Amino acid sequence: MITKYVQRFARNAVGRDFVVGDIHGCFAALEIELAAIRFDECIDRLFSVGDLVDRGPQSSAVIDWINKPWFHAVQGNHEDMAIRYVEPGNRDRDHYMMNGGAWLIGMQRHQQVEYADAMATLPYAIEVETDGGLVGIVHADIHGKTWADMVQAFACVDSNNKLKRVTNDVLWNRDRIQSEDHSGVPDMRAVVVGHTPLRRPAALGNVYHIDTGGWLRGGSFTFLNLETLESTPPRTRSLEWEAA
Ligand SMILES: [Mn+2]
Repeated sequence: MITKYVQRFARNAVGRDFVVGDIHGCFAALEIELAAIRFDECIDRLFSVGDLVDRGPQSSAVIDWINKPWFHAVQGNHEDMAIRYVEPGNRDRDHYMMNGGAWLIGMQRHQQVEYADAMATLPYAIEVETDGGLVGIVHADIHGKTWADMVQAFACVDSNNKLKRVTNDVLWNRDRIQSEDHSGVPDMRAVVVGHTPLRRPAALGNVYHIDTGGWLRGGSFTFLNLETLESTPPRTRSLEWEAA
């Protein structure tokens, strides 16, 4: 069952599909790297593991990017923080400021609402059909043991508390990478995540970690081709942690 929290895309029959790691407001650097892989806006699609905003210089371009017909992102924990910051009665100003939210905090109220509404349209999970099977995209990790568990949990969400229980894993969970768990996700061809900066992309079982901290050094993104599961730059066998 597909809910508004989970969005599915049919196979791209005409061009290539890529997933890019965390962007964090570095859209100008991203554009340069897209040109380097000869990204074709007419036929190719770019998926994103989320964390589009905060820390980098062009966070306010996020609405333009959400509106691009070839760009499809899931929410990351930074989108979630931004949306929560704009909710009435929020007292997390200092917390969001510390996490790079100055660009939004400095805006007028009606603009903040416009940005929060745009980010809230993003799903938490994306499924893409490929010749080799279904590939999933979430920001941090799945919720539960299988992708189907997570989709079912999203389908059963009828309160903010239930949603928070699922999104705590989807947006924040680092257990798999911290424990170097190679067990993978059994009911998917692959799952692609960001959230934890690495020097080089890596795979734990069929879970691909592609946040190579392009935003930390001003532009070195990983693009994972969804059909071949090869990436630019290529992945390494062992985890190389980024000193964030
Ligand atoms: Mn994150």
